[in-house]
Amino acid sequence: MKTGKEGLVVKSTGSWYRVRLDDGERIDARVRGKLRVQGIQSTNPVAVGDRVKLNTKTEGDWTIVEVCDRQNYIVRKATKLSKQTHIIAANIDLAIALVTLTHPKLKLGFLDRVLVSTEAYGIETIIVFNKIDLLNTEEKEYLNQLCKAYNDVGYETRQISVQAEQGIDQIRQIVKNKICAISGHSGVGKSSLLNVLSPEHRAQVTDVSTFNSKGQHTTTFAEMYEVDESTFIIDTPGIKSFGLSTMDREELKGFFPEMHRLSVNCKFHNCLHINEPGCAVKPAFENSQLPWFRYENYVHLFDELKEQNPL
Ligand SMILES: Nc1nc2c(ncn2[C@@H]2O[C@H](COP(=O)(O)OP(=O)(O)OP(=O)(O)O)[C@@H](O)[C@H]2O)c(=O)[nH]1
Ligand SMILES: [Mg+2]
Ligand SMILES: [Zn+2]
Repeated sequence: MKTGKEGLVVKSTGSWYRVRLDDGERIDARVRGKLRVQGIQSTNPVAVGDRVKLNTKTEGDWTIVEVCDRQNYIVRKATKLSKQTHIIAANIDLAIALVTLTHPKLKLGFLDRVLVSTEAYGIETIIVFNKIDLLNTEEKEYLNQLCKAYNDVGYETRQISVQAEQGIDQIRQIVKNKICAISGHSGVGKSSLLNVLSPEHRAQVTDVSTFNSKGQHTTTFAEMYEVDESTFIIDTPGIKSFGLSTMDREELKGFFPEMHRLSVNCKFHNCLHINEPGCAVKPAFENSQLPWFRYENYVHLFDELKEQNPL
């Protein structure tokens, strides 16, 4: 007897997958034989965030038989030199770039790198500044200016403190009914934020540490935590390195939304906004209509890609 069901992959170990069925039940499943997946070369056929179809022949023994088409997915290279990719997560509705002005000190180059990556994947992104309880008046003023700069570019920003429980309800509203991915440097408060948002994360903290001591818990697989039955947050290890490795430098400008908007006025349609005559983008930064640091980060990434992928 065969029973077919559908669900959401909430955990992946590489050999088995935990799936949340649409009725809320959680089951463990494997992949056997041929699996129908949209054509991409990856080392793992299934990732958290995937919607899958399952069958069971014997009671409790579930097999994933199909991965539904992905709305988007984030990948990293399987190894440094390999062409094969590893899918970290799929079907992300919103990325949260979690950063701090201090402790650890903000690196705008890193933030812009994350934003370029999520743009490249077509994932809407919000910038959340945590630990505002640590800021003095001057730093608060600077942060307001920075938020304004990113708003002008086209990103929503929020200022929160997990510790002082400031702005958390806003975040709850923003993530509601979505699959979200959270990314940020070590120490910015990802785990702390997950803890206040997700009862499941709170419950699993001890689990994870026992896993760690046995050396079985691997950070290469993203973990998805339930906030409520229609809201999930994915902790994405290694998000800092993805995306840019396979990008052509000519594409980069398209992932700076403010450049993309103004580029229709450039003399040449393929203008890279570096030194071309009749460029409408570079002057907007030079005239301070747009934040200069964004342009600097563009040029920096452009040069990096030039070295990586020479024409
Ligand atoms: N002052 C202050 N400290 C915070 C806040 N949020 C988190 N912290 C502290 O910052 C430290 C790091 O927080 P974590 O949640 O572990 O950071 P993380 O991003 O998960 O770090 P990794 O797991 O290493 O990537 C902890 O000591 C937290 O208690 C905040 O809003 N204000
Ligand atoms: Mg953490
Ligand atoms: Zn231009």
